[in-house]
Amino acid sequence: MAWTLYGDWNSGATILEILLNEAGAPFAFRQVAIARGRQLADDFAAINPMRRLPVLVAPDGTVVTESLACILVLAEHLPDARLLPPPATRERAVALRWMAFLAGELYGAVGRFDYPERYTADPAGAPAVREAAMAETRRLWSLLDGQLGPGPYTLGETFSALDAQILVMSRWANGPAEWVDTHCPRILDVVRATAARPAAAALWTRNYAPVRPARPDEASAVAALVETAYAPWVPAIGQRPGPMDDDYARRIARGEAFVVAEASGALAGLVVLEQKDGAFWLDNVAVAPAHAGRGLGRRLIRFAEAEARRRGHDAIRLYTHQRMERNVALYRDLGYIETGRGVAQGFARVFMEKRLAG
Ligand SMILES: N[C@@H](CCC(=O)N[C@@H](CS)C(=O)NCC(=O)O)C(=O)O
Repeated sequence: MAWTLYGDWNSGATILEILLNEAGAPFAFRQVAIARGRQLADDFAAINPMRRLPVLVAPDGTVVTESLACILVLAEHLPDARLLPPPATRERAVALRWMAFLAGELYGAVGRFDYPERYTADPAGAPAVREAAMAETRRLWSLLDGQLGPGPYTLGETFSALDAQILVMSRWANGPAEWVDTHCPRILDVVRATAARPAAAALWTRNYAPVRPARPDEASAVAALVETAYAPWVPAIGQRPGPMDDDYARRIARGEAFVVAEASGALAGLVVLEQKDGAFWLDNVAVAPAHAGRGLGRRLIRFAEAEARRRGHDAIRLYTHQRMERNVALYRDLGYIETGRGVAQGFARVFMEKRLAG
């Protein structure tokens, strides 16, 4: 029997994914989509009455909640992975101290930032709760940064579960990552060293690697990524989807192609954005098969929406093929409304739009 992990992409469960990978322990990941409030549903409350992630189920069926408990249980069950220093050592005490600090103090501030309305009886007070939570996360990261000895890991030369916790928690929006990276040099060392570990590399790429403009020398890599990402659709729609025959050198030259790359440089994802007829279009999202189904596509779509807002648009448009029903369902789920259907340039298209809040 393997481990089961209930979580969402870029949630506290990501810490446990890294640790399970470190140990080479097989596990089943069950996504509980926070964006859709799935953690609040009654069927999930039957698993964790706190209605929060992560939840770890041990091979013997024992249910563990609370991220710190999950980390400790993994460290005990998977001793060969040396996720923590040996018991009764100075290093172990240091690791436990800061792991409890992050799971208690920092996670608490994250909850107040993400859900300020839960922490005030006055609805008008929510923004102030949020602002105070942001200030508190920054104070906590600075404090921890000032306490760490020489790196690259938190405990020096040796990786520990604390590093995985720091990597993941320092990337959360209320960190925010950019603030931590510019104010907390030791935290940044830990993040860099941990992200480079094979156990974390793919998760790093999917959840956190920057979305950046594609470079001119990446045109053929972009075309190859699109080819592999869209190939499974060819039999379903009976023709090559439009993006498979786009001119990516031209897209890149026009600044319309953005990518996420692995540390090796291999492309993991692509989003093509276009301003035309006074509107902002999400032209194409492609994810490499090795990274598919783990939240990268949604992250690229969120990037497109943020980019539309940044460029002063209050809506974003797209079209997809009518037979790409899974994509239509995904866009609906993300708040896109169907605005029409029709045949254009030989493709049976569904047109969709999402209004963007200011
Ligand atoms: N004390 C808990 C906090 C868990 C927590 O807040 N998890 C977040 C995800 S990273 C969550 O489930 N948020 C959704 C919610 O609170 O509704 C732990 O350490 O595991």
